[in-house]
Amino acid sequence: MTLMTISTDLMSRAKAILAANDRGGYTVPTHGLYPFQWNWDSAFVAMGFATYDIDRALSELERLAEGQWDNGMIPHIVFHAPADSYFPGPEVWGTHHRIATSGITQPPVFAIALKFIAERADASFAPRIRALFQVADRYHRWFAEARDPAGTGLVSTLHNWETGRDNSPEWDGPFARVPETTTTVIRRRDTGHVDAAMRPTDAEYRRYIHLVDMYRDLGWQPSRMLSATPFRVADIGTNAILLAAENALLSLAPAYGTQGLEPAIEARIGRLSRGLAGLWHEEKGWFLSRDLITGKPIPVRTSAGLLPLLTGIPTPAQVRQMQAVATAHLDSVAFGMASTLPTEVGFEPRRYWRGPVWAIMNWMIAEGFARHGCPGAAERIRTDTVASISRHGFGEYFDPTTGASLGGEAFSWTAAIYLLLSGNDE
Ligand code: 9WN
Repeated sequence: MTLMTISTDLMSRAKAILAANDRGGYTVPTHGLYPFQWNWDSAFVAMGFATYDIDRALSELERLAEGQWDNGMIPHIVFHAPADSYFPGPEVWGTHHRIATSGITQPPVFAIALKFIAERADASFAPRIRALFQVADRYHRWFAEARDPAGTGLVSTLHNWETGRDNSPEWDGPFARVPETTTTVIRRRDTGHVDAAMRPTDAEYRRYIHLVDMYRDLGWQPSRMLSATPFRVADIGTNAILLAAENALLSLAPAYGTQGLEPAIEARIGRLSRGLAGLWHEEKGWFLSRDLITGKPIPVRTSAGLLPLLTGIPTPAQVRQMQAVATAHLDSVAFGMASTLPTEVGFEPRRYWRGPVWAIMNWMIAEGFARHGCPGAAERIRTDTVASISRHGFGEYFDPTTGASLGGEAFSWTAAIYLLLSGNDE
């Protein structure tokens, strides 16, 4: 037994949240605030379902794949059914897929989820897993071709929403180059659901929408977007998750791939591995995102800087440094891991990605520490996550100074992570 106290009541509550947020084979992140299907949310939700319902887990990914563009991109939002409780809706994105979608992506957890499901599925599910393998392969090829056409080993992220960590202080510097002017009229809906003090500011939203206006006017063409944008970063989270996802894809290839795909996947893995290793910053003792317009590291330590632990890239010395900082951090707050370390400029404990703890990040970081032979750090992070949820509920994110639940309530990915952590209670 671990120190975690998983409760069967809370497991039932987590399953009830996923059922309540089900809109017909796919899940909304939460009722009201986010009424559509989100890319990386669904990957975590699929893993949560896989702990008790493989069929439903696969349908989560299949419904997401309905949004995949012909060029391979899986958008960050699929607008399956109309809803007016979210801005920006389909009319702002102005994309041209057969289902309305946004025009940007999110961290590609998809293949990681597919592997998780495949490891628990019986042979009757193999045809569906094979089809989803192809979806993931096309998605990863899109990252390589559209976001790293020069083969540098780092994929570019062109919008903060693509990182999934929308208002992280990492993006303050790059956003200083983005004008606040928009051609779209901004009608924020989020602050009608959640206290504005827990969300990005209006000035930030104007910049977010400036980029959407610009890309829409460029017809969502990757090469035009890459050369015109004032916001181009190598996000540490996206690059680490993509490499982990490529590794997952490679391990699925013998059973579920078509013949001859492995060399291409291995070549992408080789490039991404070199790129990711280069994001280590020796003085900071942390993996950092990079501003690809200035070419400089972004000197903010975030919990995403621990995501390379999902891969074989960190050296033992780097793992030791990260573990030491992570442990000191866990000693200094009520609940870790804060999304931005409290010692960093820009830390705000209640404002979204500037400080709060997110269950999905904690789950990935704990998996990473466990993989690198640090079971103690993994255990502490899992215990904190379970404790926050047990005491404060299935919120969107949590205040590291108190553990209080913030943002949206009855949140799908928090429920999914609780179910995943219940599998670690041995
Ligand atoms: C924009 C759905 C999404 C998450 C992101 C989180 C938040 C959206 C928003 O909600 O972003 O994509 O409008 O704030 O930052 O990680 O996928 O839960």
